[in-house]
Amino acid sequence: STLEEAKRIAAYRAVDENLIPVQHRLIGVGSGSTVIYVAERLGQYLLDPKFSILASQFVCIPTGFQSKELILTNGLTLGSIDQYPSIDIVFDGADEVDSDLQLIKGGGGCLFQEKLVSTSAAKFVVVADYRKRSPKYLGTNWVKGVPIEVVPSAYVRVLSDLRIRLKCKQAVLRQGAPAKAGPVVTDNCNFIIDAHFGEIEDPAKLHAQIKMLVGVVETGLFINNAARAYFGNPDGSVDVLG
Ligand code: DER
Repeated sequence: STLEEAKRIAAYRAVDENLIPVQHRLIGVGSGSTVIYVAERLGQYLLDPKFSILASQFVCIPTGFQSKELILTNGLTLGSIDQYPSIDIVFDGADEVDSDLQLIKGGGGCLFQEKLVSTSAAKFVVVADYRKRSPKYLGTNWVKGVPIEVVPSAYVRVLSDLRIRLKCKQAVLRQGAPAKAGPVVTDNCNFIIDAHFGEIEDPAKLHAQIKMLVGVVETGLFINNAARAYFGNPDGSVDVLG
């Protein structure tokens, strides 16, 4: 489909332009459907005689269960973030990207390990399709709210604090239905709350306010973290931000 093709060209371009020239070794692999093509491209370098020596040096760090599977099914070497606390580069998707390269992430429920890895990398490159670029503020195109990872025992308290203290319009515990009755449980055994704030004019301030709430593990607002973003377009072109 045009959408899948847009994801693929953005991912391939991001890997080709940011990985090979500088011979990075420790590579974070994000979560979601676009980063599938990043892992696919990395796997192609393994099979290419020109690059197989270099690519055999790659150690790929996952951002969750799905990410780990991507690394293994593409024949890449798996490492862990505790073995490699500082990595060279990470490729990950996003749910929305504003013009300052601030992000909403967490649509896939993997935001904690994604942020742990993205803030441990010297360079964070976003790969996305054209739907993810916001014209102005975060919260414009992505209307499913800011994903927040919370400790299960605190989810009622966090819902209340979001509504009362942060004047959140609507905050809901993310449900697993129809795949699973009851709430989504993350790879870290936590819950996700999606909090709707409408257009977010100051994402750094909102992130800090949410992060302070008791029971919050991490927010899906990635502030001053991404260095570059690649957006695949329906016509096969790729826009680059940053
Ligand atoms: O949860 C995330 O932040 C993931 O990166 C994900 O939302 C990316 O979305 P995609 O499936 O459109 O790549």
